[in-house]
Amino acid sequence: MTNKLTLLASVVAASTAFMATSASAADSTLDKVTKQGYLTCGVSTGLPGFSNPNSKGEWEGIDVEYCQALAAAVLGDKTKVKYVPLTAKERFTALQSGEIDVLSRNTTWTLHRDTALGLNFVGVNYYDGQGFMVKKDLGLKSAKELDGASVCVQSGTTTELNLADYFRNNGMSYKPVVFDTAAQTSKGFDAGRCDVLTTDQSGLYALRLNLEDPKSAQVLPEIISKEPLGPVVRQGDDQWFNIAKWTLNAMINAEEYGITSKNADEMLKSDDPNIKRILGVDGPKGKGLGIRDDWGYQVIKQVGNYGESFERTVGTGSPLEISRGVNALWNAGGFMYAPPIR
Ligand SMILES: N[C@@H](CCC(=O)N[C@@H](CS)C(=O)NCC(=O)O)C(=O)O
Repeated sequence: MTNKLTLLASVVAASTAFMATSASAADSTLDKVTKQGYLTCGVSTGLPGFSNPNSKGEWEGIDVEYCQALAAAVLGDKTKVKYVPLTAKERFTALQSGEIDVLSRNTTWTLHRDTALGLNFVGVNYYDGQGFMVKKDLGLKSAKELDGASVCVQSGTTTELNLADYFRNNGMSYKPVVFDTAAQTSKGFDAGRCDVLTTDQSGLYALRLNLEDPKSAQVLPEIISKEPLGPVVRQGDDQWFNIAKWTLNAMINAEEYGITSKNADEMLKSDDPNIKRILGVDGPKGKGLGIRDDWGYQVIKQVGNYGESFERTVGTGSPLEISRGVNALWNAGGFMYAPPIR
């Protein structure tokens, strides 16, 4: 009986996955978005700096700005975005089923997600790594001192998996205290449900802001994983995948060539062939992507280049005050490198 049930469950799961793939191959996301006049962007339920509603209920953050850039590229209007808040557990199903057109929600690029889940990672908009936060009064200096600790962690994340690996590799035990949202996880930590909270390091800085007394918590020095975060689309729609990829590439290239939201109009008159191509004055323009010729100009004029977006949302111009670090451009000591627009 159990075997039959398991078999049935896997047949249902396999056919659902098949239906999701074949449906998306048939309908072009670009057509759908153009007809609707807006795109649907999956975000988190609230994580400062990445995707978070402000006091007016407007979504803000580096992942939100990516969706605005995609809307500017495709529709010429960065405001044409419908945001769908998703927990970590809900996010991939929402994308597979077509409920959202793009997932832009501090999501780590992994082999499993990029293949078995039927998804395509667009690129990396934030290089992160997992860390630990503890109450200062515990007097800890290193994560290696955490043997036997209770750990607040969010379900459906790479965080949960890395946590298990790290403690096992270091011969330590721990007690997981699992929550479904970032708000619940940080509240659990605040209320003393656990000794330590673990998530992507950027998330630690974000969640620390929401603690009753942010100064009572400290981030430990260890980074235990690689968490390349980026937007995700469905497999089976190469055109949409390309548009999503080149929107991010345009933002990174614009920073490299000094094009900003403020000087974009002036830059239209530049003699530099690189700048001309990024802004669609010259070069392949929108032809290969199947969108407007001025898509790059719209992205940069309306949203800005990668550096502007970073500073405003998670960087020194934001409450998180994260330095560029490895997220600096390749020619400034970081990893951010976009293929050329030509
Ligand atoms: N990058 C990791 C973790 C992503 C994640 O969901 N982190 C939590 C903790 S910071 C979060 O963003 N929560 C926001 C929410 O629940 O909506 C992953 O892709 O699995």
